Amino acid sequence: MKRRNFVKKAVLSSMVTVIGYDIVFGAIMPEGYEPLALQGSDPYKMFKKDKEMVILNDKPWNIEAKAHLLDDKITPNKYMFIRNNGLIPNTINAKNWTLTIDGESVVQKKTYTLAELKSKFNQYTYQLTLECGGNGRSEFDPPAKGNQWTVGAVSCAKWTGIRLRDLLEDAGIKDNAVYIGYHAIDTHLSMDPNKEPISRGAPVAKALQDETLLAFKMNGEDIPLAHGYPLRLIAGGWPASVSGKWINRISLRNKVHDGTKMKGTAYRVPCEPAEPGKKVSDEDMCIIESMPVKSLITYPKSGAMINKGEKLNIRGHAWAGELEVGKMEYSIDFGSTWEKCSIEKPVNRLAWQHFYATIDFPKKGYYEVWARATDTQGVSQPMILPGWNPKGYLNNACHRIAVKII
Ligand SMILES: Nc1nc2c(c(=O)[nH]1)N[C@H]1C(S)=C(S)[C@@H](COP(=O)(O)O)O[C@H]1N2
Ligand SMILES: [Mo]
Repeated sequence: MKRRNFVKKAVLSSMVTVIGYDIVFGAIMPEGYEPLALQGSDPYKMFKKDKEMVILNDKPWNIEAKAHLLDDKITPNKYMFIRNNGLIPNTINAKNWTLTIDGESVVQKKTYTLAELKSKFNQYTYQLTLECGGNGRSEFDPPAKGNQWTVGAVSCAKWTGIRLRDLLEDAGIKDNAVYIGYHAIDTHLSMDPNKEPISRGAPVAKALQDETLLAFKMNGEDIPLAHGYPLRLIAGGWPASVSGKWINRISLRNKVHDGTKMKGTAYRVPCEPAEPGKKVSDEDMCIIESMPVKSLITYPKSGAMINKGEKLNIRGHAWAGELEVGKMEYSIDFGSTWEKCSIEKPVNRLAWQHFYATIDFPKKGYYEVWARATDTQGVSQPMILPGWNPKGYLNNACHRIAVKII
């Protein structure tokens, strides 16, 4: 018979941290055993998500919306996607929470309490678009490994916090600063306390933008636990992996941050178009920065039936990373001809924009409505899948819905 192995000390101690209580007989717990307290209960209740949200993975938790659920101008929590690389911390002591600014390029390493952050610095509120770099991955061919996001890994909530710039300037930024890197308290899937699930960042120029926040509120309330309570970074318009949740340390780096998921194929794409399925050498991979132009029809739901003679009012959102969307169009003939939609200005920089159109269908039958956004530099969404990349990032192909005229 195989000898029964006991759980490793480091793993046990991280389980204790996550559960928040001493595991009394923990030392004799079998290796690989998962205490009930760490197993999920009903995720919809646990995360206060709508029943129509789709669970892609429970370890770690990854949950996405459907297009028609994202109809609100400001995304409420119940329709906001969840993307985790590791385990969500389940005991947070916000009273004792601190944030440390350190790194090679900080003038003076400083640690702040959450209360200090809230009282010492001005607070700002912005609506900011967060889209996972892998949103749309499910369409890639050859298939890309990872969560098979369809269209629902995007949100635009209202975030309140302090400017990262104000904080970095308070600690002092040396001239040689290049990048910031975040560190958070979530647990690596292996439970190894020495491993971080993710530790990404952004060039200093992005960190210093007005809209780059260290946020403590989402839609006017404490940030829900799954979305980064009590403190998260928000860098709108960039892959949402830059927006670290549960942040307790930000390092000012004198080089490109080299934390977990900054290298290899993680959040990097071939700098030049690559042949599908072909291996791209490391030096030919570039870190994803601003997200590409994209849009989503949020009304009606795909499959809508309309009576002949009735007009259909469609609506949705469009966004373009660091840029604005300048033009929005729709097609009902598979992209042969395009008609203009009206499009609103964003409420603030890096917030998605709303579009509308009224469509008159010529006769009974099956149609598809395709939507296409063009950014202010004249770059449009592709009608079919854009450039292949190993991890299936940046799919900004036109969104489409089916409509039947009866
Ligand atoms: N600490 C931490 N921050 C994180 C992640 C994570 O796993 N751990 N995932 C990142 C990724 S890949 C995305 S897409 C966004 C998702 O944010 P949300 O779950 O609030 O929608 O959080 C980012 N921040
Ligand atoms: Mo992501």
